[in-house]
Amino acid sequence: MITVLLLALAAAGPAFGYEEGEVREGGRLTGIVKFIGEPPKLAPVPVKKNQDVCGPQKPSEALVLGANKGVRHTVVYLEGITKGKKADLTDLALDNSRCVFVPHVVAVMVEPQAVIRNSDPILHNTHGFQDKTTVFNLALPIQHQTINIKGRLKKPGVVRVLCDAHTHMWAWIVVRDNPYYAVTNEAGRFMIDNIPSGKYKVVAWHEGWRPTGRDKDGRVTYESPRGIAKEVVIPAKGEAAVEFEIQ
Ligand SMILES: [Cu+2]
Repeated sequence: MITVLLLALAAAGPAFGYEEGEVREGGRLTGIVKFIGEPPKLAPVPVKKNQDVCGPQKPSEALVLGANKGVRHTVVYLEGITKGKKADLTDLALDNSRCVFVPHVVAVMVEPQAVIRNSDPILHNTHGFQDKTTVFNLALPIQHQTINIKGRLKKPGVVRVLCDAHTHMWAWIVVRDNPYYAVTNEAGRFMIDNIPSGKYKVVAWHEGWRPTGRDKDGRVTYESPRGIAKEVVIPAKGEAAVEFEIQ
């Protein structure tokens, strides 16, 4: 009976008990996320409100490809690391800037000390959902206003972010329980450093880009996000490379 209870406790947590410390002879993971096949032409997203400030439409950011079809905005992360490098502190989670979220995809450590900002002279209302539950709902009526989201992102996972004022706006916050993550750049490349040597599962998360229609509010919708998992071996003081394909 006691054994069963202990096993149950061990399975339940401590879920996010990441321990920061010095990494001796850490290794590095680099790589690229590539789009396979003919790149789609995604329709621009119509702006329905504040067109005087925002313009009539915005390019869809559901799939952003760079040179050689590298896929931007993909979060690459390592799983199962409970001890390692210090987390990079993100001050700014998302900026409402020129009527889009910047960045479009961000990754943070759980319980970030970060703010949502409005850089525009119009009202934005930044609304985050995790597992369909609201984790923050922030009215930002004032230009240059910031609101801290400390304590709002309590568990790892994916937060879908919408603007309640503008149906053309969306973004993603990927919340991780360890600091071994990166978001791919314009060329689809990423680098994660200072990794304790060993074998890990590495996941590339992308929001999904195939259009599926409109929701009840008239927002353009796309297929569900997907994660592609691989195994990597990080050598001490060395480097491993990995390539992901999205199609
Ligand atoms: Cu908005």
